[in-house]
Amino acid sequence: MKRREFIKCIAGVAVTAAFSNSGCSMANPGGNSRSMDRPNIILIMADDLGYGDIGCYGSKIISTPNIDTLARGGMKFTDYHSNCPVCSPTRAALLTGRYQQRCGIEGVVTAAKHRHTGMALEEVTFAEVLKKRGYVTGIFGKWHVGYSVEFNPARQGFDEFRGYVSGNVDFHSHIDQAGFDDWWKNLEKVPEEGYTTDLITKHGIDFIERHKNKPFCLYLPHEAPHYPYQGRNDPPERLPGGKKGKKARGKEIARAYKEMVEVMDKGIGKIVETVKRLGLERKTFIFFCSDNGATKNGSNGALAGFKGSLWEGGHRVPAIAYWPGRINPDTVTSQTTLGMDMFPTMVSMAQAKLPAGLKLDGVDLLGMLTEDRKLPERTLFWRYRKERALRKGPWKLLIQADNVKLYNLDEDLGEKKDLAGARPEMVRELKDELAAWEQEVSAGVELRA
Ligand SMILES: [Ca+2]
Repeated sequence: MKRREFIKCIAGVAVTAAFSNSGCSMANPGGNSRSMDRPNIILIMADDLGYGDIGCYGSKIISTPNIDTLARGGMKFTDYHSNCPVCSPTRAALLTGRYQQRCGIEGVVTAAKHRHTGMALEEVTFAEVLKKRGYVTGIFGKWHVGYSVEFNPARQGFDEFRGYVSGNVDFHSHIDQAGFDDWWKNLEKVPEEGYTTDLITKHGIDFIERHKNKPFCLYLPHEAPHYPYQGRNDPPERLPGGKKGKKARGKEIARAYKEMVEVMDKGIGKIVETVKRLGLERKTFIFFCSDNGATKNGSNGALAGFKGSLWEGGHRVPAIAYWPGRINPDTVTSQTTLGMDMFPTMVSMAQAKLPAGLKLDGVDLLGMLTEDRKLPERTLFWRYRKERALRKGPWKLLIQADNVKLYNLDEDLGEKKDLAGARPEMVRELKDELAAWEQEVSAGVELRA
C-alpha cells in the first residue's frame, strides 16, 4: 500500500513484531497507579548541538550542569545518531519512527523554497498514537516539517503548539530567514515577546503544570544553538519590513553560542525541577538529544566532519535518557541507536497500539534502557544529497559521490583509516545491502523536500 493512500486512523492492532521483543516486557512494574503504568514523556531536542558541545560529552568551554545531572542520574548514549545530518529529515524520522525517505522529506524544508510543501498528513506521528492512548500532547519550539498551515503540528496529533515552523527564527523578533513573522499558537500566528529559548521553557513548564494529573507527552524542540547566534541581551538581527539589525561575527559568535547552550541548559533544569516539584519524577521519562551534529561554530569532539555530512560528526550526537526508578543512574550505553527508535520506545512505554498495517523502522529501546538488554542486530542507513552511509556493528561504509570508504569505528572513531582497499569483499556486500535499502525505502515515494 502506498503511503499516500494510507488512511490516518488509529485502529487497535498490537505493536508490530518488528519491535515487540522487549516492548511487551513493560508489564506493570508493581505500581498500582495508572500513571505508573504509563509514564509522562518529555522529549527535548537541541538544534545543531555537537558531540563535544556539552559538559558530560567533554566540553571544557560550555557549562551544562543540568544536562550533566540528567546523564549522572540516567543513561548516556555514546553511539546515538540523528537520522540525518540536517534538521527536517531528522525530525520527520523522529516523528514517524520510520526512515524519512519513506515520506519524501530528504532535505531541509526551507522558508524560501518550500512554503507549500511538507510532511504528508497521512504520515502517522508519535503524537497521534499517544493522543489516541489518552496522552495530552504538546510541542513548544521548532516544527520544520511543513511551512504552510496545512502541515501545522495541530494537524499531526499535537493538542498544543507554540513556536515556529521554519528552520530558524530570530531569537528576539521571531522573524524567519525569508523575512516572515514565524511565531504560532496552534493554527494561527500569534506574536509573543521573549527570547525563543526562554519561551520554549516557559510553555513547557506551563504545560506540565496544567496536565500534571494525566499522562502527557511534551516535545520540546529547542532552537539553540542554531544560528542566528544571539544571547538574551543581544539585539535582533532580523527586523520587521526586511530591515537588518546587528549580526554576530567572529568572537561574538563563540560567546553567543556558549550562552545559547547554557540558557537552554538552565531551561532544561527548570523543566526537571517542575517535574520534581509536582512529584512526577518517577512517573516521567525524559529524553534529551540533538537533531544533527555541530557546524564549525560548535564542537563534535573527536569526530570527523560537521552538520550536513555523513562523517560521524554530522549525525552522531549527544543523547541522554532519564527516568528515576526505571533507568539506573550513571549508566552509559554504547549500543547503536537512532532518532527513529524513539517512536516505538514511546509506544512501548505508553502501552499504546499502532494503526493496522503501520510498520516502523525504529526499534523499541525500553528493554535496553531499563534492563540493559541487547538490541537486535541490524544494519542502519543514512542518505543525504550525494552521500550514503551504512552501519553494521563496528563497520561503517561511507560513500561520498563516487568515493567509497570503509571504517571500523570501534578502532577508529575519528574515521582516519580507510579500509576499503583492504576489505573489498565487505565493501561489495555492504554496497549491495545499501542498494537494496535505497530501492525499498524510495519505492513509490514522492520527494517533498
Ligand atoms: Ca539542526
